[in-house]
Amino acid sequence: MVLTADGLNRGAKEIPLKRVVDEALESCSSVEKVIVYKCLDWAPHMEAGRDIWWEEAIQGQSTKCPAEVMDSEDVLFILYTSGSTGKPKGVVHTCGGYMVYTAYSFQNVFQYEESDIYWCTADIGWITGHSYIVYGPLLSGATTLMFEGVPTYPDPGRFWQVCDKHGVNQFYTAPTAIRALMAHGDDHVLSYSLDSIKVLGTVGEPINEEAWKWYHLHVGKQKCPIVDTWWQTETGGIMISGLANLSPMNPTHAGYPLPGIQPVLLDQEGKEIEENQMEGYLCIRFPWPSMIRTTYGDHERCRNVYFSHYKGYYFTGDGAKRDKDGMYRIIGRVDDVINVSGHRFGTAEIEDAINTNKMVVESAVVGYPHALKGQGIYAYVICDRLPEDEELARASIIETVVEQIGRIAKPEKIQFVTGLPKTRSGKIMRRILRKVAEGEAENLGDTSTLLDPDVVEEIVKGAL
Ligand code: 7RM
Repeated sequence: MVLTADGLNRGAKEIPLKRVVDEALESCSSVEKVIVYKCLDWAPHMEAGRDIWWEEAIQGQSTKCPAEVMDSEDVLFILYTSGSTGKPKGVVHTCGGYMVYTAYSFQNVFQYEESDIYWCTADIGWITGHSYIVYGPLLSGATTLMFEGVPTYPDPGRFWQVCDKHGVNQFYTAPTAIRALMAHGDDHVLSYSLDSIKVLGTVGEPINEEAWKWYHLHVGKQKCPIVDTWWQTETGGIMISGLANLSPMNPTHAGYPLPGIQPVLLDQEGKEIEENQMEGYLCIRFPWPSMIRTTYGDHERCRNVYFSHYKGYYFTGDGAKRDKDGMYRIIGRVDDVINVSGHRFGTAEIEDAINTNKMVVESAVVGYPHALKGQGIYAYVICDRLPEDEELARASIIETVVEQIGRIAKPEKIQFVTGLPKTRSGKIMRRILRKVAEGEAENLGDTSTLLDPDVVEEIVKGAL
């Protein structure tokens, strides 16, 4: 059975959801019934005998629904997520552990207090929406705000207008949204009071220092803690993060593990790195309640991807570093590390530097094979407008990187673009950018999870 709607609004656009479902069902004969909730004002195709309107389906039904007793290890949901290879995997979470851990982490990280209004801007279809719009807050009896829309519609003040309108106390969003709003200037945020906000959160990717500071100053008015929450679809809940008002903060550092979580950094040989200020592969030493149970239909794949790199550890795929106080900084996926003449750079590190250049709105960096250096740095850069003199703009960006990191981190190639290939949750699909940089644009693989496939065409055309 599919539960869906006839359509939905996304900014100024109307998305005909039912049409998408119909298309999917052409190749999915096991679905017997489709229940359609009416949101928009149009008449979608309704397949006789299969499709039924929600309003009709609920006629004469009881309003009581006694809870079903489940086994703690019964499947709760399957959520698909992409890894570095192959088709997306179905991550399986189960009832008991997942619910215990999302409630526990929600209450402690955000320090939710009774009658607070909490808002997470994520998509419900992303793990962040599952864990921290639905399960964690509702299991805690919290008031959780749900928002259908985009941050820039009707204008880039939308988030802040909603915060003021509903008196939001905890606000949780992604760095990509913060950077996008930052690019529209400060006026939009400055015209709202944001008095009610007590706690800010970020999730999904490393937050660069500039975005962190803007968030802290203009949204948090320098009085709200920011919790930089590191976790994954596979971990089910937040693993490394500050606890609001209780933990020290250090911009760009997620902080300390939640009580009960035991992260370690491993070296190439799989040995635990004891000292601080060293980079390593982020692994988890001990199971936790909401950990992935299997990858749907292929348990061996789960074993291989997460538990075979290092025996006895869960491997996250991320690289991380502890600062002198033991706070964790997530560097990024280990497959995003670029090695230039023996020097290792995190893509985020170079992007951070590029982003400090005044014309730059956002950037993405990948490595590509370089005859002399092993790998060269290829940067895709979005400026506030396409530069008139590209050579001049390139020189300015290179100067910024040289200033911030050093000559060795200087991007070999800089391509100006108007957008980056992103998934719906705002993650840059570096796999695609890497292929283009390697000159292998004809073999881009699966691009079905992209938000806007058109940008790929532009990027391929302008490849250097
Ligand atoms: C919640 C979510 C997981 C990957 C993860 C990291 C990156 C997530 C942070 C982060 C730096 C953070 N699930 N990531 N949070 N990197 N700081 N606070 O994003 O399965 O979609 O992605 O996202 O690389 O492995 S996810």
